[in-house]
Amino acid sequence: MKTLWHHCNAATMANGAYSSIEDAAILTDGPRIEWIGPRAAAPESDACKRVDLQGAWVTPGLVDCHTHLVFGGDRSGEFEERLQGVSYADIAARGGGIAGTVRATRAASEDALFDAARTRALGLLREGVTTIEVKSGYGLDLPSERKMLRVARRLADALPLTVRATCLAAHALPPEYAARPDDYIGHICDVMLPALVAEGLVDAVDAFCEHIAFSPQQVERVFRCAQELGVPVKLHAEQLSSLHGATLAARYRALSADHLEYMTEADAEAMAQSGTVAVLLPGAFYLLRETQCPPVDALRRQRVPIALASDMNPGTSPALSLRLMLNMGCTLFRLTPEEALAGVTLHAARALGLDATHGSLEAGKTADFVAWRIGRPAELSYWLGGALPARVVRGGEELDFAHLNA
Ligand code: DI6
Ligand code: FE
Repeated sequence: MKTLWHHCNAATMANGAYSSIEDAAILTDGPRIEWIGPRAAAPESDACKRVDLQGAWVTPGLVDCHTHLVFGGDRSGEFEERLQGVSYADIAARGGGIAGTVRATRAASEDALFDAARTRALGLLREGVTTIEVKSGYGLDLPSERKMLRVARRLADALPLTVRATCLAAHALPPEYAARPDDYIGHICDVMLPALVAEGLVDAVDAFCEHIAFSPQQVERVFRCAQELGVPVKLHAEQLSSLHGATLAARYRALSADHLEYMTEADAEAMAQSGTVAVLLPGAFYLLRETQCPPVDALRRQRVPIALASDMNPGTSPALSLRLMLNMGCTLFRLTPEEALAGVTLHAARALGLDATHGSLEAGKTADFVAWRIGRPAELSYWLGGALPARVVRGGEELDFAHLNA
């Protein structure tokens, strides 16, 4: 069934950058875009259903390319303590922080994790996010990592949402391996990744490269293993210090390197050469009251594609809104609203290896788009949170939120 969506303007992101068409129309054929262009040039056919978008601005469906959406419990108590001056490191040293979420996640049933994650994912969908990445990394043993990744797969079955599952077993050291990080890396490479990849649960492999997590040498062992298994990699890099994880990621042709506050120009050059996307995470920057901004000018100079994501996680970024990240990317990192919008569509899709099918409005791509009742695309970055009236189309079908209740 073909549908002509008309009476709209389109921020298409076609041809690799922000771009737009005023007075546009979009012809969809089932789940694909068949044609998009100025309304006056639209192919007319009587067999078409017509939908009047009432002057809305249409963007690609938003893509949240870095989330830790599946986890047990919450850390609002630690949030209160940190406001009283207790440091993240102190909390971690007494067994809180990531370790606390690992305990809660291991203890939770798969169904309980699924219910909580579904509610969070539905919130994203309501604000126009049609594709998300979900990381494991709060299980840190084979059964618990498997449980998290299965929840990620179930989300894609339960909601009209494209989900990419990333194995982040190398997120933190589990208590069973205290003071034995190399043994844990060996366990990831010899046991966990081969099993989880064989079970079809892994679309990408991630690691946390930081002095409080894993060294570049340890990360490289994980990357080599992923490469042998034929799975693309990405990396949490340069969040708290400069270890040149971004350059290491580029050497392994990583889809993305994420955080990047402490990256250097040389890291940016390496990323440009390998086509690795820079994923900036203003939610974690904000919550940690970080003052070192990622080097946006160096990324621009080197023409590294810049994505923005929520990093939704219970510790450093309990961010339930990707649209809020648009504002924070502009306000905190000085991105332009056009860069921010490209960062949650075009470049975010590329950070997930989905650039052939998602992230822009072009003939042949998946018909995932959002029709916003706004006067200018910059409003998406301008309003601070809240709900903007929007109609969400996924795979050529308009979503009916009344039938998608939490
Ligand atoms: N970087 C982060 O900001 C989160 N993980 C990571 O590698 C923090 C996760 C947490 O505190 O639970
Ligand atoms: Fe993260």
